[in-house]
Amino acid sequence: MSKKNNLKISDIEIEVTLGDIANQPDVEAVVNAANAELRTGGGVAGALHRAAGPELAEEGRKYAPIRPGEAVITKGYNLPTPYVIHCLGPIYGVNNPADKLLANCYSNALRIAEENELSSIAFPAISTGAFRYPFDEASDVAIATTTEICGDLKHVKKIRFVLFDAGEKEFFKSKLAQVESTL
Ligand code: AR6
Repeated sequence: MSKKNNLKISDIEIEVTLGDIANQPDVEAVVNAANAELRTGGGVAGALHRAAGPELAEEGRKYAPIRPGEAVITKGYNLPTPYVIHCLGPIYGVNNPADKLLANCYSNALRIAEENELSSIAFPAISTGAFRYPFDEASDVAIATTTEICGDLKHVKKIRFVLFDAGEKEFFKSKLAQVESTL
């Protein structure tokens, strides 16, 4: 298994870290594993809304509801990150095809980051908590989608995956190392 926490594809750095998505002060956007109404919730959504303050949900109301796979951008308010890109992941076993909808989350978030000329973005493991997507399969989708898009990115230079559990981080790193071995 690779000991590295990062991988470079063209001039884009892909990183894996252990941490809290609400505390990523060195990126321009964090991604929310949102609910359709763009309200606060548990997990990632709870952490981001608590840290951002009520204005995050107020702005979100303008764009809600969103559908599985969709993404919208808001300001970050009291977060240390200027922007939040909210993605609604698929509920595993309910929203199908789950892999396509999950891939759409990553590609739409990166498209929005590009449109807003953002240089860095941090993702949580969308859908792998309350929405019960198996972590193994979800990490394959996350890594395949982002690495495939890298060649099209002009503004985004850093993509970070923020994992909440040390075992999941190691697992994600090993998946990234497999991709590196095919480059
Ligand atoms: N930072 C990074 N990762 C986290 C954090 C955090 N602060 N907290 C949890 N995780 P989830 P979903 C991990 O449930 O599955 C919400 O209530 C967590 O361990 O946040 O897309 C919304 O309101 C898991 O691996 O998102 C929605 O209704 C991953 O982040 C629904 O849950 C995603 O867990 C969305 O469910």
